[in-house]
Amino acid sequence: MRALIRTMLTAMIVGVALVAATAPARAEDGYDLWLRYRPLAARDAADLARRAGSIERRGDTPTLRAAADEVRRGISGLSNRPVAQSVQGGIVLAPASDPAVAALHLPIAPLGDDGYLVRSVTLEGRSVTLITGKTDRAVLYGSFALLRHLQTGGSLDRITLTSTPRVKLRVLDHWDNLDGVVERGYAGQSLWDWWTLPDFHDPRYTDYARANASIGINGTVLNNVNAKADSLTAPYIAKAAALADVFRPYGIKVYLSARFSAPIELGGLKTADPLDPHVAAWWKAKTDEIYRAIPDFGGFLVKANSEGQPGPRDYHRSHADGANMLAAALAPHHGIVMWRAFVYAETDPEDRAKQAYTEFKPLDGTFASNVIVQVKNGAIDFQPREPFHPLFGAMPKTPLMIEFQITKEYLGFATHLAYLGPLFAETLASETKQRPGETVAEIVDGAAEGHGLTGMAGVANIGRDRDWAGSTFNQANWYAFGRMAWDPTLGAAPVAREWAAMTFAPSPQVVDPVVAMMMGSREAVVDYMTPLGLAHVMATGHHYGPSPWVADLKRPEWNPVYYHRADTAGIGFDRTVTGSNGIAQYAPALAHLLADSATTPERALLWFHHVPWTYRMRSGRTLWAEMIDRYDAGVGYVAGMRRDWDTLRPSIDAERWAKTATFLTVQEREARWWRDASLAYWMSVNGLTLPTGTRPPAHDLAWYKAQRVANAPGNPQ
Ligand code: GCV
Repeated sequence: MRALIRTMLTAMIVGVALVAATAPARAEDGYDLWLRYRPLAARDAADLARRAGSIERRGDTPTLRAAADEVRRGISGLSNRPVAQSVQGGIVLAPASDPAVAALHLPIAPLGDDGYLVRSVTLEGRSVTLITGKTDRAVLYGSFALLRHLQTGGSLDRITLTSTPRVKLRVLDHWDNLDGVVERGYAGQSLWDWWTLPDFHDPRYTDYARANASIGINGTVLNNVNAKADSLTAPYIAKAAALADVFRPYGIKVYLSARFSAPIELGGLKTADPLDPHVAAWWKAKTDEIYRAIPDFGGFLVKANSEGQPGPRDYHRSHADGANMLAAALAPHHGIVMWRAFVYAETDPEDRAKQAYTEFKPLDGTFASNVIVQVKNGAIDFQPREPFHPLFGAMPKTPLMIEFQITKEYLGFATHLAYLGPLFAETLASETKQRPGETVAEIVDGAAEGHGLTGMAGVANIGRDRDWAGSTFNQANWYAFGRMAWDPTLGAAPVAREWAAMTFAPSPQVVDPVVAMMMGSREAVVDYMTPLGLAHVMATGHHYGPSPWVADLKRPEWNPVYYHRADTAGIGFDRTVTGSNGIAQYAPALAHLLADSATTPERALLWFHHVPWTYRMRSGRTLWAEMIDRYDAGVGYVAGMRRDWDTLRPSIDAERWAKTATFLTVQEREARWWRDASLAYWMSVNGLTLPTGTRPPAHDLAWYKAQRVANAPGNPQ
């Protein structure tokens, strides 16, 4: 009997242990992002507790305190035990100027200001894990690097972690309006509660700063580039200053988008002409006022003479005249101007993809030294795929920063799963062919042209949604942007692995399938929305869903038909010498390849060439058959992600699993919508039929044309 009871008890204990081992983690809502610090497996947790029983901070600055607090929070969570601060810690946070650290003669100098070193050392006779660097900020970055290491399966045993950022300005651009609406935002209202600022400091502001510091972001532009002058008034400067106070310990500077006509709107001047001394004086006084409130203010971001925004061209002055005038006001404070090159005009019949280059290339070398020109990754507008912008490599005397869109304006908003790491990596790895082997990354990090002022900007996808970004997988895009801004050569897959391990669990059973889903997800969106180099075929205004048929908008380049140029003979935008000759804006060696459809990468075929529907692809299929194949591949990939996610259900906490599962169902339905609507339209143009066995569109073209998406988020009214 006793033996039976013992056997039953053993079975129960084993059963409980098995359930515990396989049961999903406790409910989570995504708020903690990748900084979850959930307990490691028991043995690892015990090992961590033994090696990192207490934390020692040498120095008492806000940044060191923030770093030590984070390490304590992280180690307590991971080791599942409280961790104290003590005078003799197993983990020591100390800048390299600390005498005991200096005595170790560690290789700190090559790390620069922000680079960190985390290393097992003997410090004053004790074996410790030292987190150090030249500045407190470097110690903060090292602290997050250590926590990342531990969250992704690393231990403290003989540890050496070191890294230096390759890019100086690692900035989020918030397209947040002062009324709380986020332009192209799909994660709720703006995080900034302008109404309760400057008094109330929502704890989320601190968590926002922690998250950004953890991935190396060191700047935030608080307001939309479609700027209101109000953001430069005294009350809003005070609000921005309150945010700057919260962000400062985390090494994050605040920037503002400046409305170029503010001297008229706020200053009562008759002009905003950048060469008018009264205008320059107004900006100087305004800039001085900002610096009195925010001594480490980063500077201005400016969208000028673009989509209705005012700018120097209104006064027949150049973009350099405008930028340099602001730069002069900022220079005494060491502030900078990020001047956007996203310009195109409805009055200009030139190919839209050529206009920014035409405008900016002649200005190379004329910008002040504290101006950096901000160039979108592609020449149109954050499409699911664009070839790299021809300005990269074409303005060697001017620092250029790259602008990516993290928010998914053109990639299915918050609901579609599209990991953007491959998009960032693909652009950064593109060879400009201006100089042998030169990549866009080397322009961005300054290696190619020797600029000290370097930068990468990402249009934020953050809002007041509980999970910050509208979905768990959108958090990966914020994460990837920061990590790749720190080091553009990191690669999309390693970054996805880090993120998946930290966001879900560090086991290969979770990380492998999650990363596999992520890595093909952006290509899938390209396939079901804009295969083979198509672009800008989305619906008007809100940009959600397919509308390749739209031809009646006021500005020619707002119409999808302008971009795809489909007719009975073929499809695609001819940017060769027989068309707009946009290819001539690239280096001759690249232009030479792009001149011929046979040597153009097929993924960009219809971006550069107008080809017959019967054009023979490398697969041997006709273009038409290949397009159908791509659309089907895109839809199929989403169906596959949905199935893969189903199998992950036992390993993922219920709330985050269910939201993603629902979104994948939405995505699969909408991928079909994109495919079917596009095919229905192309068939109406080319008169072709579908190959045998191809699934016909679910509805006729009239049905797709009649679909309306009401009240889509993020759309400026
Ligand atoms: C902030 C696209 C978007 C606009 C955005 C603009 C820009 O046109 O649709 O919402 O405006 O890009 O980057 O300035």
